Amino acid sequence: MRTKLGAAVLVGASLLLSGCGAVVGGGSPPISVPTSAPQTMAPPPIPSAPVPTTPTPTPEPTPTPEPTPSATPTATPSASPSPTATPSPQAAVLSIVNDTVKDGAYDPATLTVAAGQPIQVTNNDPFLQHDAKFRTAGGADAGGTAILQPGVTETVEAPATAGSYEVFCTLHRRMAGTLVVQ
Ligand SMILES: [Cu+2]
Repeated sequence: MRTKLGAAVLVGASLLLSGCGAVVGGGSPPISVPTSAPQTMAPPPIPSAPVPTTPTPTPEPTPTPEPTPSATPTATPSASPSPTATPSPQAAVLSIVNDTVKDGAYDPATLTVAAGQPIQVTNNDPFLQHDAKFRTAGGADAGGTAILQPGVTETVEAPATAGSYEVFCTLHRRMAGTLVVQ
């Protein structure tokens, strides 16, 4: 009995030792080095091209037009009144016309004027020369024109004394007219 027991111990001990040895001597399992997972490198974000912003031109403020100063109206120089000739009394008009019967005639046959008024006598007879003389009813000379060629005008003054005067031509006795001075 004693032998079997001893053998059993030895076996047991060897087993124990071998077990220990197995435990000690056993290599550690290979450590799997985790390969780094291939990181999918996201491409660097392409910077989006800056959208060219069309610069909206800021509208220039419309300059407020300066109020045009109303032109000061230059005083129009009042036209200096042209010196009017000293107003002379309106001249009366006596025309001498051709007359086949009396050689000539005064038109108008009776002319009424103011005392001293100018009388514009024109010989409108294209053929003959005439004059226009004034005389009183008594035959006194009261003025008149010189002998006028056809187309000639002479201005004389009426007698200063009111009354009725005879108008006659020194060249043609049948020419007769009347001048009334008022
Ligand atoms: Cu005459």
